[in-house]
Amino acid sequence: MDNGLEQAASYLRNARRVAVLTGAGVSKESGVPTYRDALTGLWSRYSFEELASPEGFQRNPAAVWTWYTERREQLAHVEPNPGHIALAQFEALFERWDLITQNVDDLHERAGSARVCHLHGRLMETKCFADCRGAPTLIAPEAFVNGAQPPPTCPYCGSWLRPNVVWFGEMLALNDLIIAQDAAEECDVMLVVGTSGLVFPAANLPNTAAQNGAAVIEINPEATDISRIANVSLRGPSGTLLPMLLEWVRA
Ligand code: BV8
Repeated sequence: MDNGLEQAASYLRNARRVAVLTGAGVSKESGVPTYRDALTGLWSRYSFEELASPEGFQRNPAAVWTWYTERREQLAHVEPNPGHIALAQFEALFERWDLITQNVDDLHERAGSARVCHLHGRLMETKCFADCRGAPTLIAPEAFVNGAQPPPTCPYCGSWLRPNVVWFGEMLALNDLIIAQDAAEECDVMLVVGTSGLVFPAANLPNTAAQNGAAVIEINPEATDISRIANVSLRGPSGTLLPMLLEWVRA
C-alpha cells in the first residue's frame, strides 16, 4: 500500500489542477448506504431505477416521495467522515481543485468543501415537478401544500413536488456537465473516490481525464471498470486512505 500511496502522492505533489469525482462510497463510512446496498427492507422489491425515475414517480408518487423523505431524514443523523474532511483540506494545496460529486447528500459541504458540483442534484432540495417558474423551481418546505397523501403540491401551479435530483432518463444540468467536462479535460490528476463507475455520463469523466493526459488515481475497496484506466488504484476505505494520502502529499 505504501508504494501506491507514494506513487499517488507524487502525482499530486506535481499537479497544478486536480479534479475529484466522488460516488456513494465516500459517504458509506458516514452511515449513508451506497446505491448497491441501499434497497433493503421495504424497498428491496424495487430496483433503484424504478424509484429514481420520472416513470417510477408518476407510477407511484406517494411511494417515491416517501422513499426520498426517509433518505432525507437519514441524512439528518449522519456526519461527514474523515474522507470528506480530507477532501476539504486538500483544496488549499492546489491552484485549481474541482470537486465533482455524483452524491446527492450534503456531506462534502458540511465537511468544508467550498465549491461542489452536484452532477445528480441535491437530496435536501425540493422542486416543482413542472418547474413552473423556470428550471429548477425550488420550493421551501414551509411553502409545501400538503394534501390527504404525499407528495405535497406546488403552491404556484398545483403540480406534485419532487426532490431536486437527476433521475434515470433525465438530462443532467448543462451547467454542471460543462463544469465537470472542463475539469476532466484540464486537470493534471483526477482522483476517483468511492464510485462503481456504472452510471453515465459521470462514469465517462475518468476516461476523459486520462485521454487528456491526466493521471487517474482510484480509491475503492473493490476493482471497478475505472480500475483498468487508473494509474494507481488504492484498495481500501476512503475514510482511511484519503487522510493518509493527504499526509503523504504534505510530507
Ligand atoms: C442521462 C440521483 C441523457 C437520484 C442518480 C450512456 C450515456 C448517457 C446515459 C446513459 C448511458 N447508458 C445508460 C444511460 C442511462 C443512465 C445510466 O447511466 N444507467 C446506468 C444504470 C447504466 N444514465 C442516465 O439516465 C443519466 N441521464 O444521461 O440523460 C440520457 C438519458 C437516457 C438514455 C441516454 C441518455 C442520469 C443518471 C443520474 C441518475 N441519478 N442519483 C437519487 O440518488 O435518488 S444515480 C445514483 O446512482 C448516484 O447519484 C450515483 O451516480 C449512482 C450510483 O453510483 P455510485 O455513486 O458509484 O454508487 P454505487 O453504490 O454504485 O458504488 C459505490 C462504490 O463505493 C462501490 O464501487 C464500492 O466498492 C465503493 N465503496 C464501498 N465502500 C467504500 C467504497 N469506496 C470508498 N470507501 C468506502 N468505504
